[in-house]
Amino acid sequence: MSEQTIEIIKQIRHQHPGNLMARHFDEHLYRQFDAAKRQRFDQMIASGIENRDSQMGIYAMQPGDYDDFAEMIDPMIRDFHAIKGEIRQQHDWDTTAKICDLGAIDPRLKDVSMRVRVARNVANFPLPGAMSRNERVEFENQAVAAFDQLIANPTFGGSYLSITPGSAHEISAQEYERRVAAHQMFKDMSADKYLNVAGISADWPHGRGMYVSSDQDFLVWVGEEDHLRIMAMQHGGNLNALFARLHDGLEVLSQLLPAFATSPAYGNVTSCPTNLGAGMRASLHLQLPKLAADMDNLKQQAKQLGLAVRGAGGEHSGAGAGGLVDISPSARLGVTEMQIMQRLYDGTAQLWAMENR
Ligand code: DAR
Repeated sequence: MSEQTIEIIKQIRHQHPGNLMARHFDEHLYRQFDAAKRQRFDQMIASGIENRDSQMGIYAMQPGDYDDFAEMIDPMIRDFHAIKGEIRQQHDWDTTAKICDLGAIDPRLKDVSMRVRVARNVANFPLPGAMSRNERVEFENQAVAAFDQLIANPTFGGSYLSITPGSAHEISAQEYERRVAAHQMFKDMSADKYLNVAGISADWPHGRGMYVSSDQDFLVWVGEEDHLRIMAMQHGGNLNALFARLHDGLEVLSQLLPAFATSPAYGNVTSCPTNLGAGMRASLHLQLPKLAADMDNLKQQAKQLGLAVRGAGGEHSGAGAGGLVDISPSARLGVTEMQIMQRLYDGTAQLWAMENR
């Protein structure tokens, strides 16, 4: 990185205070890096420099990046996740301890669209931002070998749909579009300027695909922002059953794949620091026509409740018809899976009460 780039980061710090990479970039620490470490770090923050409006502005490129650059990255992670004390990610999947039935909040909430996903990266490949096309396809092939065994499982049997040109599992462009419209398959990542500069969307669509169970409620994205996005999607109100479905599938799949990348402090290693820890995003779609009439105000109010709000069309989308919005707990690091489930339940109850006041 040139002296000019260091000056640019200082400019970003003043012009875009929300860019946490720029806010916490420590040039004295950076100057202590050797050439190889500087090259690694330059790659990690390229998106945050190019995209000055970034929220985080940094992506991990190797499984060990968070531990290797902890001194520089820790303040950025603490700032985003609002953590002051020791960071020691814990895990709790005991879905029987506390019943979270949305229908108990209001009978009108007994049939909503619910989704919970975890991000995972395997330790024996670079993360998506630093993969070559061959590595993307090789990883996909390793994932397919695991799916071939999952297909035989009576509760998770299904099929793998690849968008890699020439793959034995390649689907048509029409089928891909149908799956995207059904909110199952991820969109063309090359439309995301942050992922483009970070290299995470490179070689699209090579090495990308999706496993979907026969009952369509257990899905695995291959080659999106992380190596794997493992998710359960259900219509209903029983959060316990949704989380149990995900956990059971994650347990089966983790026996079939190479070891996942983890950090002693930060838990599951993810491309973006916003997903560290549980690596979990739990969300549901709510019709909030009154509150969603002013999305900025709704986002502010939800933030007070520890919730993030976005349109039902995904990150960067607006409210849908009838004020349909996607709500999810913001915290992912330093909270367990069951705490996230509880926060989703409690946050839904609070927003629903505000909507129906
Ligand atoms: N746009 C990037 C990432 C923000 C969080 N969203 C993710 N990881 N999909 C930024 O640094 O602003």
